[in-house]
Amino acid sequence: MAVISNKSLGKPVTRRAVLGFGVLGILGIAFGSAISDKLSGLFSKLSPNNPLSNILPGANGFEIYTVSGFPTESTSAYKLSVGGLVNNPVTLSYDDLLKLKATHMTKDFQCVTGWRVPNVKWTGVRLKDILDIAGVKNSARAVLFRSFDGVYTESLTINQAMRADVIVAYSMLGTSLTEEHGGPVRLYVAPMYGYKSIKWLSAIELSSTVVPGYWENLGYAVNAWIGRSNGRSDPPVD
Ligand SMILES: Nc1nc2c(c(=O)[nH]1)N[C@H]1C(S)=C(S)[C@@H](COP(=O)(O)O)O[C@H]1N2
Ligand SMILES: [Mo]
Repeated sequence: MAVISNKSLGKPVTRRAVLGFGVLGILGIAFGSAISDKLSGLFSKLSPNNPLSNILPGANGFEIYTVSGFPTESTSAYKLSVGGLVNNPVTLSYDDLLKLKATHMTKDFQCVTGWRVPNVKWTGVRLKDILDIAGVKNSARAVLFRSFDGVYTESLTINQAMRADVIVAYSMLGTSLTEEHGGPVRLYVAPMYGYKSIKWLSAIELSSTVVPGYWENLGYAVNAWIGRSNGRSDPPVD
Protein backbone atom coordinates (compact mmCIF):
# COMPACT_ATOMS: atom_id res chain seq x y z
CA MET A 1 0.00 0.00 0.00
CA ALA A 2 1.28 3.45 -0.87
CA VAL A 3 2.47 5.47 2.09
CA ILE A 4 2.41 9.22 1.70
CA SER A 5 3.79 11.70 4.20
CA ASN A 6 0.96 14.02 5.14
CA LYS A 7 2.12 17.19 6.87
CA SER A 8 -1.21 17.96 8.46
CA LEU A 9 -1.14 14.69 10.36
CA GLY A 10 2.57 15.02 11.16
CA LYS A 11 3.38 11.42 10.30
CA PRO A 12 3.16 9.01 7.39
CA VAL A 13 -0.35 7.88 6.73
CA THR A 14 -1.71 5.29 4.37
CA ARG A 15 -3.17 6.23 1.02
CA ARG A 16 -6.62 5.33 2.32
CA ALA A 17 -6.26 7.81 5.17
CA VAL A 18 -5.02 10.49 2.76
CA LEU A 19 -8.12 9.95 0.67
CA GLY A 20 -10.15 10.49 3.82
CA PHE A 21 -8.26 13.60 4.88
CA GLY A 22 -7.55 14.81 1.38
CA VAL A 23 -8.93 18.32 1.74
CA LEU A 24 -7.05 19.15 4.91
CA GLY A 25 -4.00 17.37 3.57
CA ILE A 26 -3.94 19.46 0.42
CA LEU A 27 -4.49 22.65 2.44
CA GLY A 28 -1.70 21.55 4.73
CA ILE A 29 0.70 21.18 1.83
CA ALA A 30 -0.44 24.42 0.18
CA PHE A 31 -0.55 26.68 3.22
CA GLY A 32 1.48 24.88 5.85
CA SER A 33 0.33 22.69 8.66
CA ALA A 34 -0.55 25.54 11.06
CA ILE A 35 -3.56 26.53 8.98
CA SER A 36 -4.72 23.00 8.45
CA ASP A 37 -4.31 22.38 12.19
CA LYS A 38 -6.65 25.32 12.80
CA LEU A 39 -9.08 23.86 10.27
CA SER A 40 -8.81 20.49 11.98
CA GLY A 41 -9.63 22.20 15.26
CA LEU A 42 -12.60 23.95 13.68
CA PHE A 43 -13.78 20.68 12.20
CA SER A 44 -13.51 18.99 15.58
CA LYS A 45 -15.71 21.61 17.21
CA LEU A 46 -18.30 21.42 14.45
CA SER A 47 -18.64 17.69 13.98
CA PRO A 48 -20.79 15.67 13.99
CA ASN A 49 -23.74 18.02 13.57
CA ASN A 50 -22.43 20.36 10.89
CA PRO A 51 -22.40 19.83 7.12
CA LEU A 52 -18.72 20.85 7.05
CA SER A 53 -17.99 17.44 8.51
CA ASN A 54 -18.65 16.12 5.02
CA ILE A 55 -15.22 17.35 3.98
CA LEU A 56 -13.78 14.21 5.58
CA PRO A 57 -15.45 11.33 3.75
CA GLY A 58 -14.17 7.87 4.65
CA ALA A 59 -14.28 4.63 2.70
CA ASN A 60 -17.43 2.51 2.31
CA GLY A 61 -19.77 5.45 2.94
CA PHE A 62 -18.46 6.17 6.43
CA GLU A 63 -17.56 9.66 7.58
CA ILE A 64 -14.51 9.58 9.82
CA TYR A 65 -15.16 11.46 13.04
CA THR A 66 -12.80 12.50 15.78
CA VAL A 67 -13.00 15.21 18.40
CA SER A 68 -9.39 14.75 19.40
CA GLY A 69 -7.03 13.70 16.62
CA PHE A 70 -6.02 10.19 15.69
CA PRO A 71 -4.29 8.38 18.55
CA THR A 72 -2.20 5.33 17.66
CA GLU A 73 -1.82 2.16 19.68
CA SER A 74 -0.31 -1.12 18.51
CA THR A 75 -2.20 -4.33 19.12
CA SER A 76 0.70 -5.55 21.29
CA ALA A 77 0.58 -2.46 23.55
CA TYR A 78 -3.22 -2.33 23.68
CA LYS A 79 -4.87 -2.68 27.10
CA LEU A 80 -8.54 -2.56 28.03
CA SER A 81 -9.17 -1.99 31.73
CA VAL A 82 -12.43 -3.01 33.38
CA GLY A 83 -12.94 -1.49 36.82
CA GLY A 84 -15.17 0.51 39.11
CA LEU A 85 -18.03 -1.42 40.73
CA VAL A 86 -16.78 -4.91 39.83
CA ASN A 87 -15.62 -7.84 41.96
CA ASN A 88 -12.54 -8.62 39.85
CA PRO A 89 -10.99 -5.60 38.13
CA VAL A 90 -9.23 -6.91 35.01
CA THR A 91 -7.02 -5.62 32.25
CA LEU A 92 -7.42 -7.40 28.93
CA SER A 93 -4.84 -7.41 26.16
CA TYR A 94 -5.72 -7.55 22.47
CA ASP A 95 -4.82 -11.27 22.47
CA ASP A 96 -7.07 -11.83 25.49
CA LEU A 97 -9.96 -10.35 23.52
CA LEU A 98 -9.21 -12.56 20.49
CA LYS A 99 -9.31 -15.65 22.74
CA LEU A 100 -12.79 -14.84 24.06
CA LYS A 101 -15.87 -16.06 22.20
CA ALA A 102 -16.26 -14.07 18.99
CA THR A 103 -19.60 -12.59 18.00
CA HIS A 104 -20.29 -11.70 14.37
CA MET A 105 -22.98 -9.27 13.26
CA THR A 106 -23.94 -7.68 9.97
CA LYS A 107 -25.78 -4.49 10.80
CA ASP A 108 -26.17 -0.89 9.74
CA PHE A 109 -24.21 2.02 11.16
CA GLN A 110 -26.23 5.19 11.53
CA CYS A 111 -24.88 8.60 12.55
CA VAL A 112 -27.33 11.01 14.16
CA THR A 113 -26.51 13.54 11.42
CA GLY A 114 -28.21 11.33 8.85
CA TRP A 115 -25.62 9.20 7.05
CA ARG A 116 -26.08 5.49 7.26
CA VAL A 117 -23.94 2.59 6.09
CA PRO A 118 -25.96 -0.58 5.50
CA ASN A 119 -24.83 -4.14 6.17
CA VAL A 120 -21.53 -3.53 7.93
CA LYS A 121 -19.74 -6.68 9.09
CA TRP A 122 -18.64 -6.49 12.71
CA THR A 123 -16.68 -8.93 14.87
CA GLY A 124 -15.86 -8.66 18.53
CA VAL A 125 -16.66 -9.85 22.02
CA ARG A 126 -20.04 -9.24 23.61
CA LEU A 127 -19.69 -6.50 26.21
CA LYS A 128 -21.78 -8.75 28.47
CA ASP A 129 -19.11 -11.47 28.33
CA ILE A 130 -16.45 -8.98 29.43
CA LEU A 131 -18.65 -7.61 32.21
CA ASP A 132 -19.31 -11.18 33.39
CA ILE A 133 -15.57 -11.84 33.64
CA ALA A 134 -15.17 -8.74 35.82
CA GLY A 135 -18.25 -9.59 37.90
CA VAL A 136 -20.59 -6.60 38.06
CA LYS A 137 -21.53 -5.62 41.62
CA ASN A 138 -25.23 -5.28 42.49
CA SER A 139 -24.74 -1.57 43.17
CA ALA A 140 -23.63 -0.94 39.56
CA ARG A 141 -26.27 0.70 37.36
CA ALA A 142 -24.26 2.12 34.48
CA VAL A 143 -21.13 1.74 32.40
CA LEU A 144 -18.73 4.53 31.49
CA PHE A 145 -16.39 4.11 28.53
CA ARG A 146 -13.13 5.98 27.98
CA SER A 147 -11.03 6.41 24.86
CA PHE A 148 -7.26 6.57 24.70
CA ASP A 149 -7.73 9.79 22.73
CA GLY A 150 -8.05 11.17 26.27
CA VAL A 151 -11.21 13.19 25.55
CA TYR A 152 -14.14 11.14 24.24
CA THR A 153 -16.36 9.27 26.69
CA GLU A 154 -19.60 7.33 26.41
CA SER A 155 -22.17 5.71 28.68
CA LEU A 156 -24.75 2.93 28.79
CA THR A 157 -27.12 1.66 31.47
CA ILE A 158 -26.42 -1.88 32.72
CA ASN A 159 -29.44 -3.21 30.84
CA GLN A 160 -28.28 -1.62 27.60
CA ALA A 161 -24.73 -2.90 28.16
CA MET A 162 -25.94 -6.49 28.61
CA ARG A 163 -27.71 -6.60 25.21
CA ALA A 164 -26.48 -9.21 22.75
CA ASP A 165 -26.01 -6.56 20.03
CA VAL A 166 -23.46 -4.49 21.96
CA ILE A 167 -19.90 -5.64 21.28
CA VAL A 168 -16.33 -4.65 21.95
CA ALA A 169 -15.27 -4.78 18.31
CA TYR A 170 -11.84 -5.55 16.84
CA SER A 171 -12.98 -6.11 13.28
CA MET A 172 -15.20 -4.04 11.00
CA LEU A 173 -15.91 -4.11 7.26
CA GLY A 174 -14.25 -7.51 7.07
CA THR A 175 -10.81 -6.46 8.35
CA SER A 176 -9.10 -5.62 11.62
CA LEU A 177 -10.23 -2.20 12.83
CA THR A 178 -8.21 0.51 11.17
CA GLU A 179 -6.77 3.43 13.12
CA GLU A 180 -9.28 5.91 11.70
CA HIS A 181 -12.22 3.69 12.62
CA GLY A 182 -10.97 3.43 16.21
CA GLY A 183 -8.50 0.54 16.11
CA PRO A 184 -7.33 -1.62 17.65
CA VAL A 185 -10.65 -1.77 19.55
CA ARG A 186 -13.89 0.23 19.61
CA LEU A 187 -17.37 -0.26 20.97
CA TYR A 188 -20.26 -1.04 18.61
CA VAL A 189 -23.74 -0.36 19.97
CA ALA A 190 -25.94 -1.64 17.13
CA PRO A 191 -29.33 -0.24 18.22
CA MET A 192 -28.06 3.29 18.89
CA TYR A 193 -26.68 6.23 16.93
CA GLY A 194 -23.03 6.10 15.99
CA TYR A 195 -21.81 8.42 18.73
CA LYS A 196 -22.40 5.59 21.23
CA SER A 197 -19.78 3.50 19.39
CA ILE A 198 -16.72 5.01 21.05
CA LYS A 199 -13.49 4.60 19.11
CA TRP A 200 -10.05 3.78 20.57
CA LEU A 201 -11.67 2.15 23.60
CA SER A 202 -9.36 1.99 26.62
CA ALA A 203 -11.45 1.67 29.77
CA ILE A 204 -14.78 0.34 30.98
CA GLU A 205 -15.88 1.59 34.40
CA LEU A 206 -18.96 0.39 36.27
CA SER A 207 -20.71 3.13 38.21
CA SER A 208 -23.84 3.74 40.27
CA THR A 209 -25.30 6.35 37.88
CA VAL A 210 -25.07 7.16 34.18
CA VAL A 211 -22.32 9.65 33.42
CA PRO A 212 -23.30 11.40 30.17
CA GLY A 213 -20.72 11.09 27.39
CA TYR A 214 -18.96 13.69 25.24
CA TRP A 215 -21.79 14.48 22.79
CA GLU A 216 -24.41 13.92 25.48
CA ASN A 217 -22.92 16.79 27.48
CA LEU A 218 -23.43 18.87 24.32
CA GLY A 219 -27.12 18.07 24.04
CA TYR A 220 -27.48 14.70 22.31
CA ALA A 221 -29.73 12.04 23.85
CA VAL A 222 -28.15 9.73 26.42
CA ASN A 223 -30.56 6.96 25.39
CA ALA A 224 -29.65 7.20 21.72
CA TRP A 225 -32.03 4.59 20.26
CA ILE A 226 -32.09 4.98 16.50
CA GLY A 227 -35.39 6.46 15.45
CA ARG A 228 -36.59 7.10 18.98
CA SER A 229 -34.34 9.93 20.07
CA ASN A 230 -32.80 13.19 18.89
CA GLY A 231 -36.02 14.16 17.16
CA ARG A 232 -35.40 12.00 14.10
CA SER A 233 -37.87 9.66 12.50
CA ASP A 234 -35.64 6.92 11.16
CA PRO A 235 -37.17 3.47 11.23
CA PRO A 236 -36.24 1.61 14.41
CA VAL A 237 -33.65 -1.14 13.97
CA ASP A 238 -34.25 -4.63 15.22
N1 LIG B 1 -13.20 8.50 20.33
C1 LIG B 1 -14.19 8.88 19.50
N2 LIG B 1 -15.16 8.00 19.20
C2 LIG B 1 -16.18 8.36 18.38
C3 LIG B 1 -16.25 9.67 17.84
C4 LIG B 1 -15.21 10.56 18.16
O1 LIG B 1 -15.17 11.72 17.70
N3 LIG B 1 -14.19 10.14 18.98
N4 LIG B 1 -17.32 10.03 17.02
C5 LIG B 1 -18.53 9.22 17.15
C6 LIG B 1 -19.51 9.48 16.07
S1 LIG B 1 -20.45 10.90 16.20
C7 LIG B 1 -19.71 8.59 15.05
S2 LIG B 1 -20.97 8.78 13.92
C8 LIG B 1 -18.83 7.43 14.89
C9 LIG B 1 -18.17 7.47 13.52
O2 LIG B 1 -17.40 6.33 13.32
P1 LIG B 1 -16.29 6.32 12.16
O3 LIG B 1 -15.36 7.49 12.44
O4 LIG B 1 -15.65 4.98 12.27
O5 LIG B 1 -17.03 6.52 10.87
O6 LIG B 1 -17.80 7.35 15.88
C10 LIG B 1 -18.21 7.73 17.16
N5 LIG B 1 -17.15 7.45 18.09
MO1 LIG C 1 -22.12 10.59 14.67
